Amino acid sequence: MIEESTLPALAEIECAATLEALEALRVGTLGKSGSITTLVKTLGAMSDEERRTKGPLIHAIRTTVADAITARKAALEGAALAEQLARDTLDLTLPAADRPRGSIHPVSQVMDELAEIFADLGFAVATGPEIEDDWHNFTALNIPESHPARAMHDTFYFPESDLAQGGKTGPEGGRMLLRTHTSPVQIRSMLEHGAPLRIIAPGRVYRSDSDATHTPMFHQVEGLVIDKGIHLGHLKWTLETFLKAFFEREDIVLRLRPSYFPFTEPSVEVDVGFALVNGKRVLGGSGDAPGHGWMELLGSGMVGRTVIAAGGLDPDVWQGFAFGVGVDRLAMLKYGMDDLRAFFDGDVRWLAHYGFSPFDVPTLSAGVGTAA
Ligand code: 2NL
Repeated sequence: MIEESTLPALAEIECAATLEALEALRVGTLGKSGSITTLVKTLGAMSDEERRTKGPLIHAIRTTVADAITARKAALEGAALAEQLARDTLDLTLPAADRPRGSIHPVSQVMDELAEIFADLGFAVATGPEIEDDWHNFTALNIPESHPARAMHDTFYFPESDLAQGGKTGPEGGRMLLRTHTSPVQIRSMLEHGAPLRIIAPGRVYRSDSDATHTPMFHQVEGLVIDKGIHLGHLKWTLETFLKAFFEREDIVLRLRPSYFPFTEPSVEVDVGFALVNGKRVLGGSGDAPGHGWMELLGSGMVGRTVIAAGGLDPDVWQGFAFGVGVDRLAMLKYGMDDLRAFFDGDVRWLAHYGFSPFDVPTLSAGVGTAA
């Protein structure tokens, strides 16, 4: 009985041609109603005597068949793998699939450059809310309610109805607005950290204005230094050092002109000399040279006494200078874009052209103080 049921199965297992055929044989022998399983089940009906003699034999048969199936399965799988390896070829010279890669927006790049340059000069980066209250954006900066500069700023105010609902009121009860400059960040920094203080405040600012050179949202960086004995010489040296590092040219020449801002006294407009090269303005050299001109670039001045006081400091003890400049404008001048609106279109072709590799930051050729 044993030979009849197992030997043919063993022979079949050993020459099974495919994994499917082998699986059919496994089901036929070791499966739920397979021949070997049936044989094992006969043990239950046997007398103790008979089981003692036949039991070991039946279990040996089951082990033999199970081992044969395992061995044959390994052999068939090995053969299949060997055949696949012989058939498949792997071309290691094929170029890898190109994965689209994003780029750093020129505004982000320039902000990083500014942070790096001013870090070398001991400035920290300060940030603050884009939704501001009237007091931090205007009043603290010596621009009271009736001041004409408020109209100049083309401010986006939140609706009066929001005031009535009690949800959009500043600490001083003023209207809420989208900040028109990053100056409120500096007021907040003075109030929070006191003096001495050296910060830049880069970020988004908002003015209701839109044409080829104005967008309702743009980027500004302001700088503020508060210390004892600060004077215009510090202002001029700082801006000159910054502009030389930013434009990566030692021949940047500044011209300071008297001006007016409500928050500084005296106020100084800073022009940079440029040359016309193939009809394009290239910064460098005195604007008074033949074929040259002056370009208005920054606004700055000594921080007004009332503004220092609004920052919680005693103007008899602390002096300071401040400046403001458009980041988008700096980016256009350094990297040669001519339409501001393209900055905010989100066109990936523009970004691929003007954007920066995330692996190239920082890209400045030299830090502050490095001789040309
Ligand atoms: C411009 C002019 C300027 C400031 C910004 C400032 C900030 C504080 C105190 C005093 Cl907290 N001043 N900022 C000063 C002068 C000019 O920006 O034309 N920006 C594009």
